[in-house]
Amino acid sequence: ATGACVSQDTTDASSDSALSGSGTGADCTIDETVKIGAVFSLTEAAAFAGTYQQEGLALGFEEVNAAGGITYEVIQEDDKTSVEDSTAAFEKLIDRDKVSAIVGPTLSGMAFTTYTDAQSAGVPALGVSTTAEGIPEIGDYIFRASLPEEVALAASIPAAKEALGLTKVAVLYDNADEFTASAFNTISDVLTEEGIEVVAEETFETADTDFSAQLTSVLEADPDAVILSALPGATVPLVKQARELGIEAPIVGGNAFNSPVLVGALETAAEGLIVGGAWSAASDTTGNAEFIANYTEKYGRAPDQFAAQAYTAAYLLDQAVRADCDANREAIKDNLGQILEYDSILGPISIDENGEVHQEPVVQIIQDGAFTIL
Ligand code: 1QQ
Repeated sequence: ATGACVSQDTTDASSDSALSGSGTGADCTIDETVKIGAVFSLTEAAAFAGTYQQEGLALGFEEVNAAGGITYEVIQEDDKTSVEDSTAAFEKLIDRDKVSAIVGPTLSGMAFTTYTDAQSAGVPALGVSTTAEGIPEIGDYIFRASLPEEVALAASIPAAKEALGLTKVAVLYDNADEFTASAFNTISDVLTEEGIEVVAEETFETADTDFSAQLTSVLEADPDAVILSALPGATVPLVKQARELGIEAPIVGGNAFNSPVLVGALETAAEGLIVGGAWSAASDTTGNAEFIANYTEKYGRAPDQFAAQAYTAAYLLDQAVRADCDANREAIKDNLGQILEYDSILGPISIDENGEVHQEPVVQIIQDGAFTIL
């Protein structure tokens, strides 16, 4: 099924015998190159994460290829932080490139559309930064190796409460983005559980640049901390304006804050930021120090959480392929949902049959411009 025939839809990876190899595990050999699609936001607003994801995934597959037996080719697409481009990229990878699986996209706001398409086409998709509620529930071909924001916030808010003695907070959130709006639901639940009072609640939209009205209300409410659910584009001006206005309360956020790009852009305003996320450079997890060294040497910059999650995805997909030595879509789908306690740079990680990831969150605070475990 691998000839020059392109007019008939018979070469997709759901039933290509050339993608079934011999042996299993480390002995698995597949003759045909296994094509993996990757859709990340390499440009525009979410490029702060997407460029790291591209690098992390490439490094992961480079290492996996070096192990031998299977050769993976990553076909990388840029969704330009747009739902239309993300959808077009998924379509290209599914119909034209006939990939075995897709990693990405970067934002949950894109995944709700693209994963619906992947699900109907029967193509396994593995999210590495899609953290909103409801992502794995899109279908049985949809997985994530991306700590849910619910888990990140359920760790960062109690840790901040304990470290800072919070009793009353302000909540600020972007109600136009699916990820940040979803995180707001979690924030409300966690605050109720923790018995923390909400003295101000304000919304804004992804592309807003002036937050003076919302921040004036926050200043008047005099909270012990500000819980912020925003993408970096809004976070940078918002946090800077908060500090300029005289809001000194610590700011607590989720996994979007676990980014050196954000911290760099905030400069001194980043001090004291509390961040829940999936990975820390300071974690003593298996292979982490080696990953950081190899990545830094290859790309000339240190990795971040988004790079670490994408890197891990290469190993998870390889395990799913090697389980039955089969890189067809159906086999990858069946085996991704059975990853048990893989000891990754993110710590012990597993993916359940519903496609949801299980791993420990890490809470960090930014001190002297660096991430430190809280
Ligand atoms: C999501 C996210 C973003 C912060 C990833 C960059 O977690 O959209 O789900």
